[in-house]
Amino acid sequence: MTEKKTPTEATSEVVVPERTNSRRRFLMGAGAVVGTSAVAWPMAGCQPAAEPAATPTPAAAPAHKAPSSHVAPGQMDDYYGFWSGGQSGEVRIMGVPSMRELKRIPVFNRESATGWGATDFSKKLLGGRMAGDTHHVHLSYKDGTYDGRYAYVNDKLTARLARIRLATMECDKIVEIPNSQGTHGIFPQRHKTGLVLCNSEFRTPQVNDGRDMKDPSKYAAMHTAVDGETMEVKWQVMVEGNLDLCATDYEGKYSFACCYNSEGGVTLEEMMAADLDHLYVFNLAEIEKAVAEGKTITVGNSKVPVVDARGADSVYVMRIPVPKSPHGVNIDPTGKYACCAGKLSPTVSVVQIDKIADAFAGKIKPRDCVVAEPEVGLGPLHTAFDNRGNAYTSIFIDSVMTKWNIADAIDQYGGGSANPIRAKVDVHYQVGHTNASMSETKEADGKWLVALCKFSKDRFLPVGMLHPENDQLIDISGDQLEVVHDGPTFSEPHDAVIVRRDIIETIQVQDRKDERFAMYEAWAKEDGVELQSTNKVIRKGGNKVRIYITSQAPKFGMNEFSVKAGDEVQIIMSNIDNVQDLTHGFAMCQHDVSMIVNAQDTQSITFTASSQPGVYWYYCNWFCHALHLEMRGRMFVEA
Ligand code: CUK
Ligand code: CUA
Repeated sequence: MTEKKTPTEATSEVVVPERTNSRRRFLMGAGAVVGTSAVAWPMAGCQPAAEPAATPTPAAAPAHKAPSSHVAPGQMDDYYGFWSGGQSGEVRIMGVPSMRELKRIPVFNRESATGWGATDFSKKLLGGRMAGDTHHVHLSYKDGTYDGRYAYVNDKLTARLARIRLATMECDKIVEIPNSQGTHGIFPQRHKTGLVLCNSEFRTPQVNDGRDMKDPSKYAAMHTAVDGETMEVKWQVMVEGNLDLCATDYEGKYSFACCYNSEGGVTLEEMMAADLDHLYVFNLAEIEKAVAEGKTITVGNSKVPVVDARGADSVYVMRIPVPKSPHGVNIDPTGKYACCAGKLSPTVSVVQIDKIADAFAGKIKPRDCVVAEPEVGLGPLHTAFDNRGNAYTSIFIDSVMTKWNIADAIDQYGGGSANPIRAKVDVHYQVGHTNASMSETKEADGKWLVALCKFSKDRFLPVGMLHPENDQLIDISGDQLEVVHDGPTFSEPHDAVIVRRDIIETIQVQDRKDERFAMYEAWAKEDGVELQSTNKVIRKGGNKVRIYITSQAPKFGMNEFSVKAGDEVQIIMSNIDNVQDLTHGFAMCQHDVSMIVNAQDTQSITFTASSQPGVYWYYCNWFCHALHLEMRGRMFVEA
């Protein structure tokens, strides 16, 4: 028998740590450089196995009233949550505040359910790569708020940026970022659907062809601009420091990137050495001017123009010194402040954005743009906002969310007596990202906050060696922070945005406006057929066979067809049902073929027919009808 405590027993043993007192040791004077005393802390946080239940930060007592997040059966949520999917390579859609998972959108991953990674279109986008690591998902903007058209998501693993068309919630574009590894922070411009800025976190030799491998002083990183409409890479800025998280202002003037490795180190110790690193500010107008005037280079095989901004501050880039190995940078909903979380410093550095022009002009020092540096807790990572002038910073090492007031932080920094800290709440445990409802827009509404916790430890039934993570929902509508929901998640959403539901308008049957339809139409034209009415086998010469087939519940348009052993078979299937949610699939036994075809959609998939002659059943693998099981047919593979 294991000696498991009931939740009640666990709660009764709660010893609330004296957080306030322990934090005093790290208090710093305004503008002071943080010492190295905080350095040891994150290491403890990185080794959760070494800190077992001996020092738990247990849950608050369970509330017995219905939580404010309760969404009754049959009721719908007020918000769409777009969660990145981490190592799964996907994007997830959650309902907020219920925290119910509504959909998974495959992006950089192979997914059996939909055939993503196997269909012709997805293979074309993926180019043979079948793994990804999505960290940051952001939506396209107009006039400082979401326009409901696109979501963008990074792939850290292969330095790519993908776009999801929100009408269909499907990925429609993927672009690879040249001269980059570890594409991490991304952020779209907020005044219109303009550029999507992408940071390479890992510095590499430029050109990375075997030269300078052992000389990290020659490594550099890229801040890359992708056109959010065409998804073409427009330009890159080369800088010496690594670039972590990204943000844009509300006016289209600047983009921001945190640099935690100003040392240019390649080992942990080297990267942590300096007490000050940088918040980079990119001057977009000056960069675009340089690109237009051809003051650029190219790097390696890439044709993308590169502005070389390595070294000192220039008209292109300014480096604002901030303590220490900073991580997240977030812009408040008024557009006035950039908040850069210290990670190895217990502070958030607040940059007043309208001072930046003077710093670029040399009238003030870059550091003079910092107007507050409140102490928020050990290991601050990311900051979200409400519509009442408050900020909410996720504190990794302390496992808390800290609510603080921006105006009071500025007052305190200027020598005033205000205490900016408003409230703290324990979260469970080791919170990474946080975000609040509409927080990344000028329409922040201060209702809900999520804390995406990296470890759940004792919060859920154990399920083997890997525990779920824990996405906690916090009610921020009052003065205090109230944790109202635990949401276990599988590997490993990093970030999320919470979007008012009226902004998103999806289609219920395919409108055939996706880019991939041009591909199907071209094939149909070549073969002289109509996609949505043709059931026909067309031999293309050699061993290539194209098969047009329709589906309408509960039947395929073709009951059987014949191919030869080893043929390259392309199935082009059109679902001609015109009914919401009437999805069919096409699955071919023993051939690794499985794909979804939604109402009025067309999809195609190519495979090699077995070398073993015989009967192979194909069937509909998405439930569509009482006779769904009978919706099948035979492929005859002839010798
Ligand atoms: S993150 Cu990607 S490694 Cu804070 Cu957005 Cu953690
Ligand atoms: Cu068609 Cu199931």
